[in-house]
Amino acid sequence: MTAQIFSMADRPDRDNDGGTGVRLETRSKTQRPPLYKVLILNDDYTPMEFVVHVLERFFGLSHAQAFDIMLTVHKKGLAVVGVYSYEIAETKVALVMDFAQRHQHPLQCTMEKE
Ligand code: TYC
Repeated sequence: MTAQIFSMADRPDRDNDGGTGVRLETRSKTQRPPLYKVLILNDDYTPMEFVVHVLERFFGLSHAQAFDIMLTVHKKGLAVVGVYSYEIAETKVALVMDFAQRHQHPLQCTMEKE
């Protein structure tokens, strides 16, 4: 193995700092914020029409989509109704819980990390 001699100008820039001492990242490490599923839970008392209304009002679903999801929750116990950033999911859960309470229905809405 022979040592290679370079002048400063020709020296390979192995640390990719262009000789400045400030290292430039070559591989980008873009972080995506974690997403959260918002879930609606079944219960025996909340009227079906109320759940359909909640899904239309707070989750932007069409009447047909809202009805399908409500039936899924009724039959299976729960369903994901949307996926959002932490802040949006938290706000949706709070709005739904407040709306249900104000109408004296026991409807439960929760969130969990995807
Ligand atoms: N199980 C309720 C009933 O029979 C309807 C219902 C559906 C309640 C979905 C909550 O998230 C729910 N009236």
